[in-house]
Amino acid sequence: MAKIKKCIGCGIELQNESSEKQGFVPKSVLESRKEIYCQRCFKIKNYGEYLPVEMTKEDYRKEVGKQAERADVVLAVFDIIDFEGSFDDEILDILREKDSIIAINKLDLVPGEKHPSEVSDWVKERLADEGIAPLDIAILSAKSGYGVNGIIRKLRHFFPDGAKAMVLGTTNVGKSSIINGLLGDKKVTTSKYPGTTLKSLENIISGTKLTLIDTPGLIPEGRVSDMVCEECNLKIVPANEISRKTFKLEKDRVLMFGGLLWMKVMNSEKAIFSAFASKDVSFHETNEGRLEDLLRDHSGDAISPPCEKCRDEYAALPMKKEEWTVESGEELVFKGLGWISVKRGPLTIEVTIPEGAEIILRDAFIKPRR
Ligand SMILES: Nc1nc2c(ncn2[C@@H]2O[C@H](COP(=O)(O)OP(=O)(O)OP(=O)(O)O)[C@@H](O)[C@H]2O)c(=O)[nH]1
Ligand SMILES: [Mg+2]
Repeated sequence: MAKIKKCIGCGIELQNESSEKQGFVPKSVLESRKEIYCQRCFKIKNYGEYLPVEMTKEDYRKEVGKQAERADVVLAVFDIIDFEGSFDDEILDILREKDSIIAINKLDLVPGEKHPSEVSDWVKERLADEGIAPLDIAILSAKSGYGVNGIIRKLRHFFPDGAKAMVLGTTNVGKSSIINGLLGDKKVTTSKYPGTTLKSLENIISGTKLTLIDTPGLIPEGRVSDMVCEECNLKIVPANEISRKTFKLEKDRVLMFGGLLWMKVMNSEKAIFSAFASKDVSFHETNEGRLEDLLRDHSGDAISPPCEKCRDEYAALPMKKEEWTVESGEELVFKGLGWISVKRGPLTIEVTIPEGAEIILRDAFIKPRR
């Protein structure tokens, strides 16, 4: 039997039987060419079209587990803007066991001046908290190209005789974009939608003995961005520099991150803090008494995300209330959404958020403006 061909964009096995199923290509293409894109990749690459897939979260996990066994080193990619949202238990487990280089991507989205070495120190400490000691950390932007070649240097330094490097991470952190940067070619399919890469995919960096294995992104627990529709997901995951707004709120005032979560100030001394999220997430200040009316009348338009389409579904999610006290120099992170950074604390708040969403307290990544 002839060897099964794989799509060079997303790794899926190619077939010519059903155009409704993933991996489809016309028979003539399948038989004549060596390097082939499936119909889905063709549409993503040429028309930016989103096409749902049949793969499940578990299929992705299986594929990642298989590749982790073969790889000599893991190139783990994290999104600097949603660092905690890029954490997944399986990824952390793999990193505790295998040699790794950590790539912190999307540096271009960080507001203001932040020196890469500062980011690197902060990441090192956060990973040490998780029991992870990587070989090295690279700070980069696949978008601007900054720091991409540094990864090749690091891989060559630690593996002078060559290596199979598996690129690992949650969906949308930019794994495939980094691979394209390393290959110097836009060969692999990337898109703004999560779940672009379907199976593993190998490429050799020319002029080296380094093989890169692209893998599908894992979907971690607890991200707010996974609880809304596809369009709102795109709004929550920042594509451009994020927005930052500073607040000094009276007791009982409420700050809303769109209609996704809200926090009531509990302390009588006014604390000062900044809120960070994608520019498409609107911040609103209100009174507790007005909150319900606002959500009922404006969620989906003035207060969004969620949008009109997914607001009812979001409103039906079971919610939880959690009280948090955040000291000066600390941040409270809402996984898959954004964070607040306290300049003058302590700030005590009662946060209302879907039960499945995770909240994390950390040392400040971005100190509020003076
Ligand atoms: N601003 C910015 N966007 C980036 C950067 N790297 C990737 N992106 C964008 O992030 C989105 C996801 O990129 P991909 O490379 O497809 O991400 P992936 O990790 O391979 O995603 P999956 O295959 O779905 O797991 C795309 O819209 C990219 O353009 C970066 O450095 N900066
Ligand atoms: Mg990908």
